[in-house]
Amino acid sequence: MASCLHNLSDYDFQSVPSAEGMQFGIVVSEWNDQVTGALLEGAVRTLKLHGAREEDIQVITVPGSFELVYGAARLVHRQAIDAVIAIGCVIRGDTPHFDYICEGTTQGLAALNTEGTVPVIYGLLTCNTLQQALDRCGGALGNKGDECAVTAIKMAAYRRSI
Ligand code: DLZ
Repeated sequence: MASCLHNLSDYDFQSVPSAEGMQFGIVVSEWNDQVTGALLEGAVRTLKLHGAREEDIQVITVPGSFELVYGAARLVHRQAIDAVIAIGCVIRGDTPHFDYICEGTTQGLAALNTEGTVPVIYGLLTCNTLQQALDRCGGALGNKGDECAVTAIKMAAYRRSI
């Protein structure tokens, strides 16, 4: 589980199905956009690396991570989407606000998966410091956007297979 033991951009390329013809939705939060922008870049780059076309990747923006649930819900119900990636970054502050946002967002995204319509991939960084976030959006520990893209392709292929 500890991501300090695992580079988020390391994966077995051959184990990833082709993303050619697949359609993806990405909802990305504006809060901490230095981080979420880099996560988005990683996700799009990796989807394309595996064959997804630029025009088959629909990106929408929401103000904060808490709104990712609404954005993801909208994408889930768009026609022809094979998988949705939710990208956000919450950084702990002085109050318990962090816990409420993380919990609400996580529960909301999990509930969408329980619905079983389209898989929703969890690209929410929940960090104690900005440095931890920077390490995970293309820094020392790779880019969680890459990991989300690989997971989205695998889940989209799985969904098509059942
Ligand atoms: C309010 C807030 C705070 C304090 N911190 C973050 C954060 O670190 N990351 C993030 O994505 N959003 C944050 N927000 C905004 C909330 O997610 C949400 O947009 C507002 O509470 C309005 O619903």
